[in-house]
Amino acid sequence: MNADSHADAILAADPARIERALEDIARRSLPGAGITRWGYSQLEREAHELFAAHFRALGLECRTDAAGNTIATLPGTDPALAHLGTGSHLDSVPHGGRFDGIAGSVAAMEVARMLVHAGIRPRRSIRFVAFATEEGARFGQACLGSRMIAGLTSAEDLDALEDRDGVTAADALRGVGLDPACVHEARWHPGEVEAFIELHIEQGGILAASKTPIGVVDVISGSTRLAIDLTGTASHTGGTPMYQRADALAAAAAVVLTAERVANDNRHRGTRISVGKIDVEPGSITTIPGFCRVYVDVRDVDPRRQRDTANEVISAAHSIAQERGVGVTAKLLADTSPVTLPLAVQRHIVDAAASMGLGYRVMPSGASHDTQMIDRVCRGGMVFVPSLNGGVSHAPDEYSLATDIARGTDVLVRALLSIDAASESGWM
Ligand code: HGY
Ligand code: MN
Ligand code: MN
Repeated sequence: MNADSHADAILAADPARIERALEDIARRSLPGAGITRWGYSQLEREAHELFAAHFRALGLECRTDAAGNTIATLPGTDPALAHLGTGSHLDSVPHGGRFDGIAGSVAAMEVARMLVHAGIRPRRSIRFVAFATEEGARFGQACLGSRMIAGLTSAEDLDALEDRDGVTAADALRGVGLDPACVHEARWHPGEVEAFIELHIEQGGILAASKTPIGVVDVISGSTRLAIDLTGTASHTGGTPMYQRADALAAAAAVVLTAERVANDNRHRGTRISVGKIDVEPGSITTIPGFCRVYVDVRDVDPRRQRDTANEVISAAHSIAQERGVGVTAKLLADTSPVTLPLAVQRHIVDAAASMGLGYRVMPSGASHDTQMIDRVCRGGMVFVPSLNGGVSHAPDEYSLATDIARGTDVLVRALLSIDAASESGWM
């Protein structure tokens, strides 16, 4: 067996092991359809503990930083060199899937196992990371753990973020034994990590439909999230004639449909606008709603179009409110720019896929990711693996094959090792 085929033989991720790890983590969920593992919850910490135990069993040092990110390290032979990294997240949206974030975290676990069992010591240390609270579902702002690594979210910001029960992100950290006042200690400083590659399910149907096993992400969509408050007059549904109403929910419905029309306008090729949640008060079948909060999510790969579209939705909401005699205010909940991932990292992923004779497709990501946030402090890359069931995600039917995740993991480990082997100046 020559060296390459020897490397191929030992650098082969094990689908059965991946499947078991996915199942282990999936058991950490609230009851109900799909997976519910809120960020900064005990269940998320349990999943991080499973992640950490894997690396400790391999003899690697593993710690949890001040922001709740869990980081294991395989020491390199040259401690002077900046590190490499891989990983993803372990929290979920409510009633989400078993693979979003988990696939990349399990891939990181498998990369560490392969390297340790093969006795491969890279020059650069490799960090294996489970980021905390990547989903924006709880607090509106996504990627809190990785944002604190990048210095994009501070302790003050955590006081201003609240979940549906009025719990602030700061209190949620305290609830799992973290101290929000120390989150600045989680920062990675530019130059500390050379490159980070995240494996993730595509969360769309392109790879499966085109029978392409590997996606190489070039641009990660940005997101602008708004809370549009509409204030009408709560009143009796029987006693109040139609012409005397200021119905906040009817106004909200007009905002939702207008937002959808804006996104479908062909001037917005590529913008996606969604309203996944509306708070309605008082929420009684016999009272005309007096208040609605409409949560708007605007996504795009073009930063200017993303913000222009969000502003267009806000001005449409003002016009609707005026026509309907209701009050309106709009608040920015979160705003993240699209990120173009460096070609150098893409190239190593492409070369790794090609070296294995695997088909690949360079493509944008409609979803946001931790790699987008840490782009500020290190070069990032993403390996996509196919999402089946039409690409559904953030829902119980989210599904990817362990064999596809294993194949993506084989590409991941080869891309990391090829960056490691490149000369300090030559790899960019
Ligand atoms: O919402 C997203 O794009 C990601 O799943 N956090
Ligand atoms: Mn994700
Ligand atoms: Mn997600």
